[in-house]
Formats: sequence, C-alpha cells, structure tokens
Amino acid sequence: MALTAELGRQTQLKEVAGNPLEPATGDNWSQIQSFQAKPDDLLICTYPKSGTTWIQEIVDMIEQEGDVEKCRRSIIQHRHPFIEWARPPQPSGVDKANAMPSPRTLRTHLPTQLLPPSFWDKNCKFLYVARNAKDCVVSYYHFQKMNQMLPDPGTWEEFVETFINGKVSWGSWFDHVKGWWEIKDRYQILFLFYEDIKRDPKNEIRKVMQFMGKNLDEPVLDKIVQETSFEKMKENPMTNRSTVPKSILDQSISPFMRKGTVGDWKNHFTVAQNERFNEIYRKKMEGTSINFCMEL
Ligand code: PPS
Repeated sequence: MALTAELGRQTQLKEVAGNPLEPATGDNWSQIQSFQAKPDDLLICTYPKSGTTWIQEIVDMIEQEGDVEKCRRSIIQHRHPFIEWARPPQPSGVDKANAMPSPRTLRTHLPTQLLPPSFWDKNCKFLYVARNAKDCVVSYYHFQKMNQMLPDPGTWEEFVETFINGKVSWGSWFDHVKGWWEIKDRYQILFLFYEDIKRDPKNEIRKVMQFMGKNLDEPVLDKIVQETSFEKMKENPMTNRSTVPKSILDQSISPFMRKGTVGDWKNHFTVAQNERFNEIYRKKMEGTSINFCMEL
C-alpha cells in the first residue's frame, strides 16, 4: 500500500510498509520485491549519506585490481545497479541488474524488512556501511537542499526533527542501522563503519578485499587507499556527480562531495540541540550493542 507522506518542493514521499520512499520507487514496488538475486551477488547496503559512493569505489577498485582506467569506464551510479531506483521511462534499477552479467555488485538503501526476499533466500553477501547519526543528518540536510528530486528539507532545526522522526526518504536511521546490525551474524554480512574507513582506510579495505575473496598485493592496496581518498574522489568526474544536470543535483548549493569528515556535526548542532538529540538517541538505541565513533 502506498500513501502520500510528505509534500515537498515538486516532489513528495510515499510510504511503503510504513517507510517513506521516493514516489517512483513506491510505484515500482512489485517489480522491486520480486527481484531475483543470485547466490554470487554482492549487495552494498547503506542508509543514505553513509559512504555509499566511497565503498562503491573501493569495491570497484578491488574488483578491477587497482586499475584506475577500468574504474573510469563509467560514472559510479552506472557501475552498480541501484535496486530500488526508478525514473520511468528509463530502465529501473531492477532492469539494469537483470541486464548485468554475473558476478554482480548491486546497491541499496533499503532497510532489512523491505529488501527483496530473494537476497536472503540466495544467501548473498552483504556489505553494510554505517555512519554516525549526527554526521549523517548533517550530510543528508545539505544533500536534500541540493537534490531537486527530494523534498525541501526546511530549516536545519526542522530537518533534525524530520530525521529523528524517520520522515526522510528511506525512513529512520535508527531502525535501519539497528535492523542490519541485529542480523549481521545470521547472514554473510560485513558490517563496516564510515569512521573506521576514515581512520584506517587500508585496514578496512583489506577486510573488504578478504570478504570479496580477493588477494591483492600491498602496493595495490596502497594505490586503492590513495585513489579512494576524499580529495581524489572529489576531483574525479566519475565519482563526484558532476555529470548530473543541475536541475537534479544543484552543486552550486552544496557539492555532492561536500566535506567527507567525521565530526562536522559540531559545526551544526547547538548545545541544546545536541543534548536533546543525545537523549532521543539513548532511548531509540537502547538495548543494541552497536557503538559509533563521533569524532576522530
Ligand atoms: S548517497 O547520496 O546516499 O549515495 O550519498 P553517500 O555516497 O552515501 O554519502 C555521501 C557522503 O559521503 C562522503 N564521501 C566521502 N567521505 C570520505 N571519503 C570519501 N572518499 C568519500 N566519498 C564520499 C561525501 O562527502 C558525503 O558526506 P558529507 O559529510 O556530506 O561530505
């Protein structure tokens, strides 16, 4: 069932099973749910603004064994089909995944309860990247200001409330992160943190490499660290979204590759806002063992 959830600039979100999603995704829901995964699929899973593009480039660099030219074969959005993406009349994310030869690397922002069931049935590999809630809400706020396909975020104060209430596209950060964390030992899930990749990229990239069943030499790993740094990816037209028209992503409002740091939330939250957020966070995250790093 799809219900209108929120009115925005020219767009509105639709609720699917209680979760706000982009309307075209809601409209295409039956195709998405009946997607047929394959056992050798690798699915990159993230809540929005948690380092999706970063981990995609890392995975691709590992797949291409450090060959930069091969990674520049197309823009990053086209390399790994986005399962729930829909913009008719263009081919949907499911159409693109169906047309892709195996082994496939796919991506999603869906929470566990909305994932097409065949991913579980086929026991696929899942690579989840989580980012601390405060940096995530900051990044999402700037993204929603510049992304003309999403509702206007309103003021910073308003957006923090929208985020806390899970009324953003793809729903609640809290439920998303908890959902994936709780099942991480029941499936083939490599659970990573944005902050760890930032602190020790080589160590985390090595974990990804091992999870993918690859074995690359140290100099190749060093090259991947270098090529997937924020500075390199910000300059790279294949990763910085500069090819997306301004009518969709207006990078004069805020660049897609904005800051890429841990702790930018301190430049946004007031003391009172931070205290209130901490209180709500404690309640919503009660009983989970997940721990986030808030600053490096
Ligand atoms: S999206 O739209 O959901 O796919 O966005 P996503 O790629 O998940 O997240 C965008 C944020 O990730 C930052 N980013 C990086 N940080 C560090 N290093 C690298 N290489 C990197 N690449 C992307 C990007 O700058 C966004 O974060 P903010 O805080 O807004 O800068």
